[in-house]
Amino acid sequence: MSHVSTDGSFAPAIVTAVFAGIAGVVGSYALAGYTPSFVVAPITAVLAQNVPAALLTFAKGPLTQFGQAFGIEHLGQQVNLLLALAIGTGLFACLTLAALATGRQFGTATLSIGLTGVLVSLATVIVAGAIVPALGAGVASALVVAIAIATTTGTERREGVSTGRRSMLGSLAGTLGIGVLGYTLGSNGEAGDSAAASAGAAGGASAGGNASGGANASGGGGGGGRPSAGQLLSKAESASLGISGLEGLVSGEDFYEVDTANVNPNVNANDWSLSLTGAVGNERTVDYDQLTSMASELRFMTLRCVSDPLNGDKMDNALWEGVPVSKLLDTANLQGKYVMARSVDGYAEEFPVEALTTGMLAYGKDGNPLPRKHGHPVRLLVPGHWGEINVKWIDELEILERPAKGFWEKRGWHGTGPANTVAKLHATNKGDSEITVAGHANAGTRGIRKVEVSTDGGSSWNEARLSDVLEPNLGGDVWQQWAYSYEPPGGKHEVVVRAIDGSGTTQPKKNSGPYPRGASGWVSKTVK
Ligand SMILES: Nc1nc2c(c(=O)[nH]1)N[C@H]1C(S)=C(S)[C@@H](COP(=O)(O)O)O[C@H]1N2
Ligand SMILES: [Mo]
Repeated sequence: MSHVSTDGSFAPAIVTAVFAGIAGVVGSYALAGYTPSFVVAPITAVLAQNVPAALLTFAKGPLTQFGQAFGIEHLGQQVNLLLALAIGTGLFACLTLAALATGRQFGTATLSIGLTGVLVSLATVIVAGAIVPALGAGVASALVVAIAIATTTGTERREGVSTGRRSMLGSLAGTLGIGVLGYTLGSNGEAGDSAAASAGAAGGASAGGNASGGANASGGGGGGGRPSAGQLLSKAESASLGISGLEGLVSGEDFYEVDTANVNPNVNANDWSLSLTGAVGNERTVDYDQLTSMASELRFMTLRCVSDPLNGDKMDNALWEGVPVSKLLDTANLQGKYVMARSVDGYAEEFPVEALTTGMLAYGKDGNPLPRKHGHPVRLLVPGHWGEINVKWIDELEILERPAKGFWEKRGWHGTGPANTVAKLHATNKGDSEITVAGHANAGTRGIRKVEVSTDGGSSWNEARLSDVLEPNLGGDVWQQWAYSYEPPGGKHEVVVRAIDGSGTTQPKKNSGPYPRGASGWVSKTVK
């Protein structure tokens, strides 16, 4: 009798354990927020690296495409997160069950409560490596066990176990309470966190003495020299064709985001450094102060994900501030032709080291410190190439003698090379007498020579007007807006758009989806 609950089933203990598990996860969230010390974060990272590509290729895989068909942006990532939450809860629940069983063995409830707290805390420290959120997890789980026991009838309590039906209600109420409190705490804490991170970056940047242009978007020219970020951003604003319903030339807050990990790294600028390793004569490491005190550059650069559908939204532009990578490589005595760029989140991409000649280590975006979601404090930017090699939260450049495969290439993608030419059609504005169609075009470092529009399904072509080139320098990679106005032929007609790159090559007509080499083809739209 003493090893089985009074109503003859073990179920209530399991229910209590599951509730304690949920509470533990929430308790960890309460004190960690959505950061890597949240117990679930390392689990999502392990899943992202190990779950078979066919099942979950998070940002770009079939599951995500399936989700997008139903308007869910990141289904792959959401499934990953749910799985990780379930694993975290399951882990805590098992530990709680063990604690309950031990308490029962010795006939003392206090032991169950204490042991739950200790086991859950310990497990969290081991998984997530941070002590305070681990204590939060332990206390929350132990609290649920305590409530379950307190709400049990006297006889049951004497047996040192949480067994009755009332205890289930008790632990449910406790978990709900902890849930609401923990979620609120965790969400607020996170906001505080990223504010602190940005403040740290801003401090670091000004300490560098050279980055003031980036940190001060509103500032004027500051007398002579190069234009400030603020001046460049207003130049971009006036260069925009100003078509209603069409994104401007700088994406700002709307800049797309693609991550393999569910929880973005939260790297403090003061703790950041980048190491140059592998096949080099001189290995070296730079920290944030050293990087930001080098002469910096302000450059517009467009990024596009290889997973971007032909007329999709994963192509955006920003004004970046940073240091040319060549400053680091010039004195390194490179002895290999390839490079593996690695990030603190375990993400790594390999490509020919030559691509770094025009690359940049960026720590500013649109006149502000680089936001956490875009790689704070420092990311790599490689003009002309697909987005995936623009490694965020970068911490190592390893020079290789032989080619190797990066994260996405191990999963079948070919996304390290030059990006495809594309002309998107994102606005169709019907006026009184004419229709204006417009969009953005990009051809990487090849540049756009012209964009052509057909309003008769491709039989005849007309040249669209283009916005001014924002980055005329050699190796510039910045999109342009195109627009074309015409008198509607009356009735339904097919608008087709195609771009011709700087070398005179028209983008291929043949339509293909993003996997594995990026979408290609001419965008077309039926207009009534
Ligand atoms: N560390 C890290 N860097 C990364 C990624 C990532 O998941 N982790 N995603 C890459 C991909 S696939 C793209 S398209 C770009 C997107 O950059 P953004 O999120 O700043 O738009 O970042 C690249 N850099
Ligand atoms: Mo990407």
